[in-house]
Amino acid sequence: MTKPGKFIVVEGLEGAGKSSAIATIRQWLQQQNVQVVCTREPGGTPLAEKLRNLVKQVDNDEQLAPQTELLLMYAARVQLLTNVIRPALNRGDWVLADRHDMSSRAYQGGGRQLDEQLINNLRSTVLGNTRPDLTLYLDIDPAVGLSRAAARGELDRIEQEQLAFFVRTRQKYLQIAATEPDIVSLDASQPLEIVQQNIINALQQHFKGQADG
Ligand code: Z5A
Repeated sequence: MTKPGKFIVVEGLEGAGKSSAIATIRQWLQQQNVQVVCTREPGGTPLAEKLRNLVKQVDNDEQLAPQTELLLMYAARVQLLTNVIRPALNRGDWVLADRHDMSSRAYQGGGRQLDEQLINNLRSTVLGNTRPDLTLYLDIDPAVGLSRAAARGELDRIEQEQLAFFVRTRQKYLQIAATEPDIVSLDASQPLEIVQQNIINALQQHFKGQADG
């Protein structure tokens, strides 16, 4: 019988360095001879990518209600879990995700201050038993992360939020990371080479002897 794959998630505010972290982890996994499927959220299937465009685009004619934003995130997540993540894990592939459920808890729960019970109900319905084996949370001061993101050009709808929104989002990220054992928090303000080394150390420690194809 195929050994089920492992599910790794990278989380953090914009500009935290998730893309660089994903590249580092992908390379490490390939060196361990495991098949890797990379995902991003919201997105990762044709329909989920359409939902991604809806949540990111600036629409001056109609504001997206916070609850609608939350539901769109979970709608995109159902598509991705059903069509990509669960099939990959069942095949024995490893899944490497650029954002997942922790983003909704932090952005919609912390940033938008939506009701935790509502989010928890959606989580249990949508996620079922599919939970990450390891989440690497890249912690960055929002002002630093946003200035890195702004250097890339135009900001999307969520990136245009006030600093206070990202401060609340980070607080929620830190609060969750402090209480859940499969989440490792890394200081993303350090130079890239140090962050990369810390990522490799966390992977080696967490998956000792498990990433052997
Ligand atoms: N969202 C949500 O609200 N709820 C949800 O449930 C989900 C998502 C799933 C997705 O946008 C948006 O949706 C996001 C959260 C919300 N919105 N916001 N705001 P996205 O996927 O387009 O954007 P992102 O996830 O925030 O990606 P990003 O801005 O590209 O961040 P990143 O991938 O972490 O950054 P990066 O590209 O790796 O690095 C940014 C720059 O910093 C780049 O030039 C790097 O070279 C540089 N960098 C990286 N690390 C370092 C270090 N250590 N030192 C110096 N410079 C560095």
